[in-house]
Amino acid sequence: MKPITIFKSAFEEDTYKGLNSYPKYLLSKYIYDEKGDKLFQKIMDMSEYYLTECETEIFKENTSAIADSFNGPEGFDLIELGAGDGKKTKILLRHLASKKYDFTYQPVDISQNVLDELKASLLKELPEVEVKTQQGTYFKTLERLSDYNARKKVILVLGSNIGNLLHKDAIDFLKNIKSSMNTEDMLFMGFDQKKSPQKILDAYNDPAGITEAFNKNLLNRINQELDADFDLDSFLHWETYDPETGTAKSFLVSKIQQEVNIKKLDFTVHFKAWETIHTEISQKYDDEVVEWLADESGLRIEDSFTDSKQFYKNYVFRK
Ligand code: AVI
Repeated sequence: MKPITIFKSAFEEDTYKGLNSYPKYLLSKYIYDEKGDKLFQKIMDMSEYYLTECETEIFKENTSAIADSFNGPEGFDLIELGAGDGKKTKILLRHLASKKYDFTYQPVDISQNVLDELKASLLKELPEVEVKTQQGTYFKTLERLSDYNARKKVILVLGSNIGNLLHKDAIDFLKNIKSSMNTEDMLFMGFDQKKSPQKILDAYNDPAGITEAFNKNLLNRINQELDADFDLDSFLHWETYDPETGTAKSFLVSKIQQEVNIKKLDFTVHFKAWETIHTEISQKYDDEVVEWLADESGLRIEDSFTDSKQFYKNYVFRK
């Protein structure tokens, strides 16, 4: 192992560690640069990626019930972790604004660019909504908000984003959110459900190759930012789903024996033919698992909303 001090960023260090491990891995959070963000937007619009449609249906069919559950005696602050383009949230915002609820919308993101775009689109489409963008990591921002926030907070985490975490990290994530909550606050979170394994595999392996490009953006980023020479065509995008554990896994598989040079790390990576890089998990859930996660993190499930096919569920958690 190289001494830690030589790494100039967490990306450098994590890339080195992951590609120096056996089996090799890379962290999915690094997929999301500007190109990765755009590819993810495209994924969300694909017919195979049923998650978007299901969560949209839940919002459309239950708008009033959801809006009512959000409201507090002095109004509320709607804090969304990882808002993206806010497409689904806008359904709720439109309703909340038309019914004149007393609320602010506070999208949280690490990227000021994402926040600026979202704010500009909201100003155009829903100028009556008071938007306070919060740039920073989720937890620093939640900590900051819980310090001064007097009225009810509703924390939104949509898109089954929690599914990209191993269960133990998901519990830490929930515990962290819980520590920023007061008794009247609530957490509204989406969990993609277990379903036909083929349906899940199709969502993560579209014939147009958008998910493949999204997965390979990890290699693309290493090429661009760390001056490496990954040949993207020599890697295969491969998806697996284990119906017992509910875990979908993405891999990049080297089709040939090859060496890749990462100049900025002064590191040559050797691949045997058919050697794998594990890149992402997308966990699928059922009520028992969500109840277990809630228990482990000291939260309780108060309510839930699902779509007509029961592919997806939004749960309401309280402290
Ligand atoms: C962001 N996250 C919930 C997506 C998912 O479904 O795991 C990322 C994704 N990966 C491949 N397709 C979409």
